[in-house]
Amino acid sequence: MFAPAFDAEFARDVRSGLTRTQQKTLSCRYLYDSVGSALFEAITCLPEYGLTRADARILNEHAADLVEMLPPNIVTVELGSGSGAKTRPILEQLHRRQVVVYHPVDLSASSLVKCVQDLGMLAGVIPLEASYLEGLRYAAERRAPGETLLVLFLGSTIGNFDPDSAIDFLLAIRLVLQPGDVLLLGTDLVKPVEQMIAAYDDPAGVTAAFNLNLLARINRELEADFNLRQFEHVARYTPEAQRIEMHLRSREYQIVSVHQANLIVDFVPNETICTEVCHKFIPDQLCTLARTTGFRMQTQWIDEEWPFAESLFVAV
Ligand code: AVI
Repeated sequence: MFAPAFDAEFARDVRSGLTRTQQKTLSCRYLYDSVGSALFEAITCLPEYGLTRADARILNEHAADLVEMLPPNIVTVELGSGSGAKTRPILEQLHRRQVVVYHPVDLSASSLVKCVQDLGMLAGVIPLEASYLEGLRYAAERRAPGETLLVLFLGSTIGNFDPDSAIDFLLAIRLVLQPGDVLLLGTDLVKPVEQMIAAYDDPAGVTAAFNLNLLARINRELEADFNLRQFEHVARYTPEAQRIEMHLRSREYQIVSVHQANLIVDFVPNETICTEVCHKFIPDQLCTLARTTGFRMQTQWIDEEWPFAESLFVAV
């Protein structure tokens, strides 16, 4: 049988997350193996999960306004581009006025191939299979004099960082940029609690499958024996932190072994593993975030159907 290559970093992270004395955790970056990525695609189509459609709607409706605000000679860098589908309207508007250079940065080689296929007619697509900051640095080092970087960080991925890491990440982006470079940041906004819960605990169980797949992945890749039927998906909203938390709750007392992580771990009934945090913002907080990280807020577009903001930050 095909067994994926053993990943020592994954094993280390699983071990440290599951041996914590307080809340057990697993990093949300491990939700996205090929099964998890396919399930996430399905989540974006769910009627209860309006986030991705709101993001795309704003870009479709306001790409022309956005491009009009930008200086000439833009080079676009998209962090976590996937196939770049949402970015097409921006590239189309840029194409009307300049030769377009687009660096999609993603860890998924197959998404980057699709990106080149789909957008290659519109732009010189230079795919970068790299982490966000590595990709950004690569693109920044190759910019010609007079070019301005437009960095896209869409889809509210910043919401999956804890607040201090979000600030550190934006500061790290700012360090790579020059004054006048711009960052378009997509963020999901606070909305009624029932609406937020439904988005992360849909009745069809797609998000539950996405969450449980993390245990299935650990079984597949690290020779573990999680019994998926003994865990259930939980989504809860913590108002003080303005965030949805996704957890996997143990239905009973159980002992699990993760061979490749050299780990035997037990779970008491109702104990949870926190697998993801999804912060929700209010528009003013984004102005503060811009100021704290070396940018100023130039404009903000908010979707009327599903509260979601696209904020244009300019490096100062
Ligand atoms: C990728 N990220 C912005 C999604 C979110 O909404 O925080 C991940 C997700 N998790 C469950 N559903 C969607």
